[in-house]
Amino acid sequence: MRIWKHAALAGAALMIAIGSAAAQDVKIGFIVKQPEEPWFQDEWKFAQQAAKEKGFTLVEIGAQDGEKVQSAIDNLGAQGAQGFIICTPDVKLGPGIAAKAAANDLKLMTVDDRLVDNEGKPIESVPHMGISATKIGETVGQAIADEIKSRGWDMPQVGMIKVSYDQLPTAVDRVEGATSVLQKAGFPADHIFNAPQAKTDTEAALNAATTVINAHPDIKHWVAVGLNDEAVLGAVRATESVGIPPENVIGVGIGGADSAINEFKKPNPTGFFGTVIISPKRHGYETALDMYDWIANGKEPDKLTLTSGQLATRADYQKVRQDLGLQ
Ligand code: FCA
Repeated sequence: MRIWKHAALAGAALMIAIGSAAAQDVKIGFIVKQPEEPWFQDEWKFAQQAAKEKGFTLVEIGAQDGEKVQSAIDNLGAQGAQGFIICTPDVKLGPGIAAKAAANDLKLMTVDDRLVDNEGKPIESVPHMGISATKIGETVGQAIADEIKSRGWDMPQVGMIKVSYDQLPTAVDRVEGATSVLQKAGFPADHIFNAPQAKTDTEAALNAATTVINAHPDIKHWVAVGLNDEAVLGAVRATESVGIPPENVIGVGIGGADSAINEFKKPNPTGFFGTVIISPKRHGYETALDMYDWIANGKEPDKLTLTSGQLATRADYQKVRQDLGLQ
């Protein structure tokens, strides 16, 4: 009996030893398009948490253009990595990324932005985790519609800065979701002003929004939508730069990372009214874990996972973050 017990224990110890030796050999890349953006820093943070828990190595790489993506993948291959997760700077790089991954014998998963093929259709064979873009956009639209009402604005007189980035399907879906709800609530179609941004950051959004505002000096009340907090913050900064007071502006972003939280922490309210908080933990921790399971245990990740979001405003963001387990 005792002998059996010892043997079983030794066996278990051996299994653990084998398991951890394998984990030590696992190397996973996590490539993001905008390493300076708080959302992506949070994704990395949570991916590292998974690496620490399981004992594998996670290599963080920022790749802002196609060339950097190519060399990042080759580098990972040369380093002996077995797979990577990527939020690509351009979804049209899809076929090239898939080919490079295969050439380097690397497993491939995408996060946030889904790769498209030469016809612009999603590459469904690559496992992907993204946000439920339309639904989250609709939450943005509803929040703005409610706030227009509570401020007692005359809906037909309000203008919308629609910060757009049409080369990215998730951006289109988010913004369309927001505008469709607002239009159903009575927002005038001819007051939706497109502000195409050249890049998905605050500066590009500010430039795009400034053009729109300058073209419509007659509009008193503004709302702003965009694909993320940075886009909406750019629009809000543009309203500030021409002296529009914050009580005349309702911007609702998507993200909920430091870009938004720092705005809520300012002593006085700004035109950045709210954000739909999405989950960097799911996108960072879960994708890293999925990739690890795929490499170490041969368990293929789900082909498509869409995560949800939760509206938070300056008034309730601390509670919402608490409820979501974020602080
Ligand atoms: C895209 C955006 C990011 C973030 C992510 C979930 O990649 O550019 O800001 O919103 O989707």
